[in-house]
Amino acid sequence: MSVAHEKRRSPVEVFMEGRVEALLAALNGADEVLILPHNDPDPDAIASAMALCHILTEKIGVQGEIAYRGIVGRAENRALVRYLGKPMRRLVGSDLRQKTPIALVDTQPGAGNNALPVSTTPAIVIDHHALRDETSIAAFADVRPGVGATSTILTEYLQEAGIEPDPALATALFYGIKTDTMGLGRGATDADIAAYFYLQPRIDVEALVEIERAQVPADYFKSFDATLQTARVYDGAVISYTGPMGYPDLAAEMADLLLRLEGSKWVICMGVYKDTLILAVRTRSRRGGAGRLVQKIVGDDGSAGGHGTLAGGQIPLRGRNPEELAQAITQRILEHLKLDDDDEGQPLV
Ligand SMILES: [Mn+2]
Repeated sequence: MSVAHEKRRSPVEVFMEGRVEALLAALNGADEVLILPHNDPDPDAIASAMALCHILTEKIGVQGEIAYRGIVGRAENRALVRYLGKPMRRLVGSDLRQKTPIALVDTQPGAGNNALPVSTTPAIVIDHHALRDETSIAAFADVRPGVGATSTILTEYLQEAGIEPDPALATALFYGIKTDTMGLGRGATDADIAAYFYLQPRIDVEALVEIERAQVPADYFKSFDATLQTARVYDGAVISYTGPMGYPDLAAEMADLLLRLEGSKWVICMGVYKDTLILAVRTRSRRGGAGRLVQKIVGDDGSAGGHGTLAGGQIPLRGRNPEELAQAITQRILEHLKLDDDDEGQPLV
């Protein structure tokens, strides 16, 4: 009867105790669930949706359907979706009129980047962005703002549920953690590191290499050129306007590239996708503040969100000239960063 014979439980197991049961109970006996990742889903959102769907099916036989709004644009993300073989479909209007319970992953009610109607109470919310008040209405919520990826949280649920992910799911979750934390280099916690190395021996290495080397359409280089031509360098900040973009994630891709510029502490890239000005903000500042910056400059004109070092926002054009709007936003950025707003900056190239 000695406790020494009892298997020592890890901190994760202690923390996760009872959570799988609570998650399953949130569906209240329903046999279907609609899983919504955030709009224009990225690898973390896609992988998390798949993992949640798998857990619900395996544990209680629930039929899960993953539906998304927006587009999967980035070449790597398109390659991931191809590899996973139709893991999700486009959301249609009637989806949200059904009585089917809804789960949100990698986003929360009222975040402005998902299709959940304001009047609908989600059954499940699992996310790693800042906790929102609206999330308290969910039957089950697990929001951990400190964690680097929602895929990390879902990996813990798989482990706690005793479900071994197959290579496709492991690859998706691994890639979700890798991209959201820039290979564990940005905002990764012990939980992310543990999940990453739990998944690593289970992934399809060849598939991941192909996904990461995905080829891009010619338009990518046109946008790249426009970004470089318009980029202006201020004291520690780089601001560019890409113009019309083939997909909304492109602003973020361009911002990641410009952040490589020596001396750049802040990068803000703007571009237009379907009557909306998309903003991507990146910072090298250790104190972060990317989310605060984008919220400040977008204000009530649109929606914004993000983490310490990367954030994004969108502003509906409502008939305004996108270039003029980008100009006005540039002024706001310079003010917020306490840079000289008469400074026109230096052209990058
Ligand atoms: Mn995420």
